[in-house]
Amino acid sequence: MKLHEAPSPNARRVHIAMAEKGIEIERVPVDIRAGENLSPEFLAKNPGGRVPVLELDDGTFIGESVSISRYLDAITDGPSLFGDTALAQAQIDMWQRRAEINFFNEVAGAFRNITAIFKDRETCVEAWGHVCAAKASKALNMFDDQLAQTPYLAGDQFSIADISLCVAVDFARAVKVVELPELDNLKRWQGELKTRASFSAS
Ligand SMILES: N[C@@H](CCC(=O)N[C@@H](CS)C(=O)NCC(=O)O)C(=O)O
Repeated sequence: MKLHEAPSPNARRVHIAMAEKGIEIERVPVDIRAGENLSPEFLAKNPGGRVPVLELDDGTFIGESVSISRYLDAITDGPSLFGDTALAQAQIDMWQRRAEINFFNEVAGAFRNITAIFKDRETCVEAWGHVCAAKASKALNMFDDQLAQTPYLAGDQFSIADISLCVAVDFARAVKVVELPELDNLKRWQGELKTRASFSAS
């Protein structure tokens, strides 16, 4: 297998999933700043034009960091990042989607629109970036409320939902486009996640 990737929060989600599952995969750098991900060669691998993309040995390509993580989880032993029972799977999926829709995507919208990093390929509206930033900031309260009741986002089990939210919070902190309120339960949870070896994976 090969992982086509660029240094980015979505690649980091896959790196953490790989470390959790004890997998190493050959990495192929894609220069997204130069628009290599928009070339016909790359679009043949992922018509969505984004990284990361997992290439299987038979030439199959899997895009979307959560789909890649799901595949890697399914082909390896050990505790699942996606849940073992029907209930756990539904709850993990629910919180994973909330983490992605309500926070990760809003942080990305804020970053892309405020910094105009990809203005060579998309229309950037700074005011919209600030709307995204405010929505991301507000959404953290929902996660903090949940983490007041459960050790991990989707309950007792560490999961892909934790990976998505924590990676997005770290990214938001690094790029400084979203105000991150001090929330006690989120702080407790992040402190615990940071003790996992996988969170230092790169
Ligand atoms: N939902 C996708 C998002 C992928 C994504 O947005 N990747 C960014 C890097 S974090 C990218 O390829 N950006 C290049 C571009 O927008 O042209 C996933 O989870 O993999």
